Amino acid sequence: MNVGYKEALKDFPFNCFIFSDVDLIPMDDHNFYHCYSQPRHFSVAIDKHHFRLIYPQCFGGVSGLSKEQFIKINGFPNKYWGWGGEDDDVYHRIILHGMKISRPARITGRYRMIKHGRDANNERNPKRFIRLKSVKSTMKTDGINSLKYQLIKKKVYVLFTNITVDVGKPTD
Ligand code: BGN
Repeated sequence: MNVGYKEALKDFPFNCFIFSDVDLIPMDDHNFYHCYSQPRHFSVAIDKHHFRLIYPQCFGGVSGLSKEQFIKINGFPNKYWGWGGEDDDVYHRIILHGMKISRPARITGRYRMIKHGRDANNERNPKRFIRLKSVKSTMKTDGINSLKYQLIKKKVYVLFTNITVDVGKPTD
């Protein structure tokens, strides 16, 4: 997410960023992908979860922040490796900065999830629980201000740009 933000800004001075899991397909085109006065959670009703929000603090799937909101929370954390928790970390960052989550109505925020098994090398991250306990202090130093990566490949297609980067290995 942080790499996407950084790389997009090299191409154009965008002021709104939508972050979408690749397996989520919106079902209703009234679910407008633009930025709101509060950070937006778009994927509120996914077929896999019987078209319900699985928990009130959920911010995963498809989300959107203005550049101002994104900078305020210092972007996404970089210290979550593997599956889970990074979206919950962002939820805490938003709340800790006095903002609220904005959402479409359940009927509009419907999505289909493309069926897939667990991705190789993306096991559940056992450290996610402990990480989530210290967001208040880690969010200041772990985020867009500490992002490090090496650009390997950038291929521009008509509707998207595919970016490959090396993000290194976990240090702690
Ligand atoms: C949650 C995950 C999210 C994920 C949703 C939906 C955690 C942290 C536990 C304290 N959060 O359980 O990352 O987006 O499920 O699959 O695992």
